[in-house]
Amino acid sequence: MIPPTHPRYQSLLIRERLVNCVNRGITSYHGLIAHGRGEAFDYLLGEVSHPFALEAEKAAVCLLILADHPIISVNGNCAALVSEDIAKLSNLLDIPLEVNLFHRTDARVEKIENHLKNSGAGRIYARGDAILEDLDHDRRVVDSRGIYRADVVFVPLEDGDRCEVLKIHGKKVITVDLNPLSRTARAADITIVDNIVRAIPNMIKMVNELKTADKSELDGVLARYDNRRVLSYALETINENLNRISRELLE
Ligand code: PTJ
Repeated sequence: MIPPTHPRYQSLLIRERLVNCVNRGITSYHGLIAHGRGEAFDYLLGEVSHPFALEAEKAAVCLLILADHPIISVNGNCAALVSEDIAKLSNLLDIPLEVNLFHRTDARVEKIENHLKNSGAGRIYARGDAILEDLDHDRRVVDSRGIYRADVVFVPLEDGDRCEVLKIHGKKVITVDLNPLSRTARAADITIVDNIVRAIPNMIKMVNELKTADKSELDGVLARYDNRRVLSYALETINENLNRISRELLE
């Protein structure tokens, strides 16, 4: 049992959730390694949602509301960390979820689908009846009703080459990635540099504020959005944090 008095209590609870989902066959072992990388960047960022993250989250919500055929892609880490919130976001925006995995097995797809259903998700696509050309790994197996035909794809915790291929196929890509240096972060149209456990609840609040907004207001948010500036702020924030801590050591 993790004592609530432990200084890293929240972080340890999240790790526990992931380990539990690995044991249930939802998350891959590789997902634990990916989480460790994310955690390290979150540590450097101070484990808060910075203004540049909130700006990207707002732009993401606007793009999802304006899209014709949006889809939310779910992998094993996303299912472990935010199944209820991602189900809520999907239901609120009326956007289906698609189970799309890097380490794909039919058994894992089914387990994630059931986990999402039990978490309250309405529409889940997991047919895997279409192929995204130009990709060599399992993420190429997609659903003809979802990623295959989508104009906007929300893919939290993505791997770089698929993001680039989605762009080649003319899709707009939104991602959540704590690593502002990753290929995904650089290739996406909107990169939310925030922990997914904070990003999705933030977006749910924003949907409630933005879903009645005029189209011109949503367009305006997107016109002002600049992903390179957001990534640059994220890197500057890491730099400033490191410089401050280093100065404090010498005081
Ligand atoms: O379930 P599968 O088989 O589809 O596999 C999922 C993983 C995540 C294992 C797979 O997509 C993968 O290997 O991803 P990468 O290439 O390691 O990229 C994951 C990115 O997510 C990394 O840049 C991490 O920094 C970032 N990340 C990890 N945990 C979080 C995160 N970003 C936001 N919130 C997190 N909690």
